[in-house]
Amino acid sequence: MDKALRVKELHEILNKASEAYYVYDKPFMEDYEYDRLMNELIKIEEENPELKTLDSPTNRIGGEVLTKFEKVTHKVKMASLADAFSYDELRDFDKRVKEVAPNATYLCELKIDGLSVSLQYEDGILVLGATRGNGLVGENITHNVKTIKSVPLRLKNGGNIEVRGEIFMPKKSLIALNLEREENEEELFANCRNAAAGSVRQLDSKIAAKRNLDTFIYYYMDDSIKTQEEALIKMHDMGFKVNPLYKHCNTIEDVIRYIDSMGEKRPTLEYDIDGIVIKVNEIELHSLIGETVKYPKWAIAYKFPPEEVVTKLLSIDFQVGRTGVITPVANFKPVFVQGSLISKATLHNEDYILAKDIHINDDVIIRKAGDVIPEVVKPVIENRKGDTIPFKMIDVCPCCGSILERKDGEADWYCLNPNCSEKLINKLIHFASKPAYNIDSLGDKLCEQLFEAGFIKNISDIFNLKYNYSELIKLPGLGEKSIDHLIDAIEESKKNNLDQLIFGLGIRHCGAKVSKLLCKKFKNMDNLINAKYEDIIAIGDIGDAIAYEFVNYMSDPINLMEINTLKALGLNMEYDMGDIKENYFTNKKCVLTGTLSSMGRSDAKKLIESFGGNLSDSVSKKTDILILGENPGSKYDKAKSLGIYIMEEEEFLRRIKE
Ligand code: 0OW
Repeated sequence: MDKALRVKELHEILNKASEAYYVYDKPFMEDYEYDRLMNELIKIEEENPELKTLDSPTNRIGGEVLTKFEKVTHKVKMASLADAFSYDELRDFDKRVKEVAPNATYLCELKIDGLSVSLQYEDGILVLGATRGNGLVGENITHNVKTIKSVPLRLKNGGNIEVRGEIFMPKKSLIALNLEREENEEELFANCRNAAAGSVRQLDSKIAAKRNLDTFIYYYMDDSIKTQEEALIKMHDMGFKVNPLYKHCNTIEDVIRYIDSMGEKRPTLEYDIDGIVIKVNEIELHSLIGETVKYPKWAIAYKFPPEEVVTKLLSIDFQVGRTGVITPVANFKPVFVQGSLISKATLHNEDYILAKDIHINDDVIIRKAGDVIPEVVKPVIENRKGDTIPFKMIDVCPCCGSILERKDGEADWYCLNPNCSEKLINKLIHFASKPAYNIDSLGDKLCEQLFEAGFIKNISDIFNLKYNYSELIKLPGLGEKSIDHLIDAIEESKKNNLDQLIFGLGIRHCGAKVSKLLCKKFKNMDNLINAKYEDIIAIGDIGDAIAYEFVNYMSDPINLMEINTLKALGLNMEYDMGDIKENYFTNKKCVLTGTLSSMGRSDAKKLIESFGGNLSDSVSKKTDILILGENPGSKYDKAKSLGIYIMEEEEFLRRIKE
């Protein structure tokens, strides 16, 4: 048969089969048959490359590898949604809508917890997939979007259109992916959303193709469409995957009843939702109701309270942190909470456990606070059958046996033994970690292995590894290539900016942000070593606890010796201010109150920091400028009482442009 004709035939069959299975969930072809036809098409394309087209089903397998992501400017801004956390907030939303559009009705959709995507088609062919980004500019992820089987590569009826929706990872796929990552000693994804975002950000589409990503499309506009419900039906008919659990509601009370029913259904869904999106159904009312700088006023997202589940607390372990702090960790029967399989959670400290009266063998309520960190809310006391064991804090270090100490007025117990191996290992892990000195390939496991084998004990030993090459090669699991790569990475890391070294040293209370502030102020290691308490405390956002710890650390001869060794080993000891542009805001401590009409808080923060200033949350006598937005809060009064300069938004924008 004519190859071109066969290719056309295979496209038809494979696209139909893919749509039936992944979009309409009504498969008609066995997997082996689909794979056989796909392999036939792959073979023809390999033998006749001119027959491979943009919309070929072989795109599903991936293969394109980018070197970077191109930026894409959206023709129409990809809006985000205002949040409502209670039913009364929904009633307020309804009142605001009805003031302008008394006949409005609502269309409710599940709020899929993934990441937004824009899909553009020309003559029915998928030509662009882009992330939302900041709403105006996103990233071109077309090569990965083509591997998502529910995304049509070609529309049955052609057309130049754009649709928008959510890319998500089904719960089952997250479990499988994390199991595989655990075996490869890779970092696990905390939830479905992170996993989806991490997958579409792969430069190699072969990786994305294996991640079982999926979509629900929810936005399409053309003049013929009068309601959001019609839009969903039309998108479904065009071959897009539309979530079927939407509902048209005439009143806000109907909406609330729908939300209650979906809240019940939520744990049984195969994908994560973090709320319900409520939109005015009548499209022509949208422009009437209008929008703010950031959100449409004709839609709102109701966010579910954190999902709580019950499981059994099996045991409590104790971890020794790099500062020696002892952290109790609960181990419980694995349980699914909002998209993640969870089997442990921190119990913070002894007081936390005693205050909640948590026993071993208790049934405990677990939830994900802030949607990511697992939290033990409380024990289910009424389920106790006399077989629970009250908690008792350990009094010696689980690693080195030293007597634990607790400072007056502090909640934490500490191991103060400077040679406690658990502490030393965690110090090394922290130093090499991404946010700190970011030494590629020196992960947790390798740090432990090198420590146990006696190659490294202190930070400076890392930079002497290259002299132990012949010994390193004998370590199990470390081939010549990986050792070469490790040593190159270590050498490369010496160029890191000074703030990464300060953060990597693991000085108590000195996180990444504080380290940056200190380096901005003191510029190099010598100045930092000689910094006085009062000079440090004068920096905005640095309190006395940090200043005390920093000065204390720099006056310890052992620490100074280590720093001098690092200096001798050639680590960069200067702070590169980067491309901070000097201007009115340089070194100014600013506070913002109210909302700016021209930008959000985070954009204002980024702008001020790009000029070497900082934007903090609280007004104090160290504040230089109070930037005044709409509906200012109490910070305005406090700033006036302290005689702090009040800057209107108009002047702020002018200064930024200067
Ligand atoms: N996550 C969702 C969802 C949805 C858009 C279009 C008009 C305003 C927002 O399921 N079902 N419908 C919309 O409607 N947005 C959604 O997600 C938004 C996109 C950006 C931030 C939210 O995740």
